Amino acid sequence: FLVAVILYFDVYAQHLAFFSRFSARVGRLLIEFTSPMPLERVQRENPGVLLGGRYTPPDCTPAQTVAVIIPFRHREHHLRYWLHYLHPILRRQRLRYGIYVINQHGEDTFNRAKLLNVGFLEALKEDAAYDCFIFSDVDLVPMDDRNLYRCGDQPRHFAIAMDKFGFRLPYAGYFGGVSGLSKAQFLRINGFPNEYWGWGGEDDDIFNRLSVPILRISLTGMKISRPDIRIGRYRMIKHDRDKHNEPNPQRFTKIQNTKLTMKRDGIGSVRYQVLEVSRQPLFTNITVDIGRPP
Ligand code: UD2
Ligand code: MN
Repeated sequence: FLVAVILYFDVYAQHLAFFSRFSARVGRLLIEFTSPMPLERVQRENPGVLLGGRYTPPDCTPAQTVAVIIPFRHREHHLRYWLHYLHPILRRQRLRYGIYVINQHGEDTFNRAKLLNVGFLEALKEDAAYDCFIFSDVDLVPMDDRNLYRCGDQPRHFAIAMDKFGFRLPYAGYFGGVSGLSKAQFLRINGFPNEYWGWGGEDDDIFNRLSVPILRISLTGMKISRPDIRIGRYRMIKHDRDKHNEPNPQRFTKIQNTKLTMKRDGIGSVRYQVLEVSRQPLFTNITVDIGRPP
């Protein structure tokens, strides 16, 4: 009988090891954006994802709860690929997470950073347990699942080697694409700017917020952390510049003044109106009126 019990557990252990192989991280991934990607398929492939795009790993207790925030308008086609690739990656990374698509209502000028501020506040309203915020463009997919979507003791920049920039950082102070801040880090810089309407500059303003001293006695502020250049690789879905997101001509002067503006312009001063919260099978859609440039 004892032999039978031991044998049983041995077979059981092998069984577990065998199945856990399917959900282990795999490293470099093949990413392409040519095959059609209906949402029903993505849903079928991700049965463990709960309404609103929430997921909790069944086999461990993660230390963090991660809200992924996506600034959005008229990019349904990109969102389908994003969900198709990211849900399995985030599951393999054993994250407890939720996906929040922050959809700008109307056709006024787009404002990426303000949408990200809204995402921070609205995700916390959905679940006060969120303590890590990953801000991601809808068209960026990591090529390596060892690029862990979680927060650390310093702000994190994930998208450091994009195909469109020849898999290199375009400049040392680049902070665009995908970034991650803990709740405390985000609040320490008063969140993101609300006053960048149109394309460009907002990511540099965020970089400046993180880099300037916060207290008069602090000399360095925070230091941005990045993955290994071989791991932080991304593909961006090719696209033209959207309508109503023209390059912002004020961006060059604005980023010179972050140190002066960041105290009054940020998460503490963001004004908006939520029009709809809709829990879809693979994400939570929050449609919001964020106003228009003055
Ligand atoms: C770069 C940065 C991006 C941001 C932007 C300047 C990369 C890969 N990313 O993106 O982080 O700093 O420059 O603002 O370098 N979006 C919509 N609908 C719109 C317009 C924008 O959903 O009509 C969202 C969407 O998530 C998109 C993101 O905003 O991915 C950034 O806009 P983009 O993709 O047009 O700009 P891009 O690729 O130059
Ligand atoms: Mn893009």
